[in-house]
Amino acid sequence: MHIQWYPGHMTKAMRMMQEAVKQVDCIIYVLDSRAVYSCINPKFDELIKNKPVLYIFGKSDMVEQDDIKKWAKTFSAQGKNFVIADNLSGKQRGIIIDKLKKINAEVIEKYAQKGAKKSIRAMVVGVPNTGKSTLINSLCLSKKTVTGNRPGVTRGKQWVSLAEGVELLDTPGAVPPAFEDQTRALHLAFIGSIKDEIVPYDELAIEIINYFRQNNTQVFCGRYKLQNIPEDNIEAFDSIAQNRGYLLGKRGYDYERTAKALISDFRSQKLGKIMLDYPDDIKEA
Ligand SMILES: Nc1nc2c(ncn2[C@@H]2O[C@H](COP(=O)(O)OP(=O)(O)OP(=O)(O)O)[C@@H](O)[C@H]2O)c(=O)[nH]1
Ligand SMILES: [Mg+2]
Repeated sequence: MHIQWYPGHMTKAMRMMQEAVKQVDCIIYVLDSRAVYSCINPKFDELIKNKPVLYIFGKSDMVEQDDIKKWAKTFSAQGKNFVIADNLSGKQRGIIIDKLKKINAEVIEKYAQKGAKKSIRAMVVGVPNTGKSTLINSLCLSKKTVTGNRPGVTRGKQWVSLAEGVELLDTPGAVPPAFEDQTRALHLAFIGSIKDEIVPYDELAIEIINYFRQNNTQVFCGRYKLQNIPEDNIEAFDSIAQNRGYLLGKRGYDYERTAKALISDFRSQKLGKIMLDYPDDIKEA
């Protein structure tokens, strides 16, 4: 399977961000804690290179805290600013606003010396479905942006103001124009950052089975009451379908339903709190 997805709206979105970045003081770069490395888009890195950046390890409630701390350690060692957050709860609101002020301290101070108060403008970027709009809503304490559990919900730019003198720009999610490293593309597909229609669900389900052959095998076997994961994918599908009762009468097993259940079980954490990328996976370009 080769994953390639770069629809026209992303080209447009990147162009819009290239313009908008000139008007902002800093960047909030939202990463999904389940696939931090895969969420790094080199196109964003080019875009943001002259601005202070605050990374958000979003959806941190979906991974084990000890796992995400490994990324925190790596980012700390690289001198990067970050907050481990779950965008939905908004518990880290205060910390995020404080960090935004910290990374912009120089410009705030410059204005203060002239007796003026500087409003901080931040552009929020990230691959699709990482929780950018959800984060903005939790920071502004109201549902000002539209959110949804599929990629491509935000299509235009939208400014939102916080009482604390912070303005946030919501942007559409974008992936790199091409994936040289297909493992990263696959991880984005696992977490729902690639449009489902792009990756055939049966192939994605097989990749999920392959993943669990190598990792967290016991949780997988526990969920589907298997002794082990059969080496043969058809046999694996049959066993899972049998266990879940996804049958088509005399016509055998319902593979479509089985594949969709595997994807949905992965995304809804019925197969555990899985972190797909580890700092050791990073390959230098
Ligand atoms: N568990 C959990 N779910 C989250 C979190 N943040 C966002 N979500 C969910 O993730 C889905 C995507 O959220 P959005 O805020 O629409 O994501 P986005 O990055 O704006 O997506 P695009 O606009 O499509 O690029 C929604 O179903 C949110 O409820 C989080 O921290 N934890
Ligand atoms: Mg959005």
